[in-house]
Amino acid sequence: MYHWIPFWPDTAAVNAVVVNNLYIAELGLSGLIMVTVVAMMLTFCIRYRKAASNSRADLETKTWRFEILWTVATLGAFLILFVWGAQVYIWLYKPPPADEEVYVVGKQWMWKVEHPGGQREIDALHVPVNKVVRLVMASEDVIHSFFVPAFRIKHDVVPGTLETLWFKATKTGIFRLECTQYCGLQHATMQGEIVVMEAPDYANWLDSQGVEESLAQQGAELFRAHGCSGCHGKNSTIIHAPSLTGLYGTVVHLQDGSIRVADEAYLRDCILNPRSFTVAGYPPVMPDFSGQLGEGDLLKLIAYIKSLGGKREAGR
Ligand code: HEC
Ligand SMILES: [Cu+2]
Repeated sequence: MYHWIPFWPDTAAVNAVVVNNLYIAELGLSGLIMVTVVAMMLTFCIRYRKAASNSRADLETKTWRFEILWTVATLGAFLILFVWGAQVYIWLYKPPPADEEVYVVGKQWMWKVEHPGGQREIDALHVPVNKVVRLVMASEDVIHSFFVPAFRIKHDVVPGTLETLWFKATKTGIFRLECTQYCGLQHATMQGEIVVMEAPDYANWLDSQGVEESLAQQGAELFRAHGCSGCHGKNSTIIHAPSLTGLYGTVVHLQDGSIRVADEAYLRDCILNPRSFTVAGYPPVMPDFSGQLGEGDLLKLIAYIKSLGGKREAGR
């Protein structure tokens, strides 16, 4: 669709089309204004050059009308672009319901990818075409930035929290993945590829990885090994701890009166930073697991907690 523009990068996701349109509008409006200004400058330069005999008799002395018109018109035009841009921004940061979810860990200097089924890859990400893919991203060391030029998506991956990003690829093929945040000596080599496949090919690829345990199953093992189940398990009587069943996606009331949505970043904080807040109605005894769990383990635990569907008990 944009092939007629020279040097235009590949457009391979719905996100890219939206960004393209905004970009073309901005470029077009800026170009229009530039051409108008330069054309007027040249016209007046030639028309009223020293040797020209054009009349200079009825000189315009009160020009404020023109100035106001000119200023308001350009301001208005650019404000429209601002509102448009803000809408695109909000749209990009509010993911639609995901068909596919993938966990990404950035570290010096590679992208580690884990699929919910337990398939792992490094510096590569296989996804199905025409599906909403939601990425949950963590960093093991410094700030990295996940950038796929053909999708026009870019998001910082920040240590100490989880970031999310989404895209819907519209073309099969292989697209570049880059880190765009200078992250140390080998930063330039922190690249990978996004492999977009037809749904059946993708299903075959998942099957061919020879995986025995899903992420949630691995998480369940960690949940037992680290003693979480001792307090949070169904039959636990040792300590009064909230059940984690159906927790994901709900609104949690905290002791200090504030509320938080139980998304991935919240679950991460519960496990690594439990001293910073307490769930309302419970004793503040949740142990701090920072230093014991790496980002990979953490994502497994989160995948496990998310897999605990079902309804929460009344009263929560
Ligand atoms: C010593 C008992 C104990 C252990 C062990 C424990 N927790 Fe907790 N956990 C609690 C208590 C009590 C709360 C609620 C009070 C609070 O927020 O600190 C809680 C809160 C949570 C919450 C927030 C629940 C909500 O309703 O919002 C999550 C998630 C959680 N724990 C996960 C874990 C995981 C994962 C582990 C293992 C790595 C673990 N816990 C180990 C006692 C425990
Ligand atoms: Cu990096």
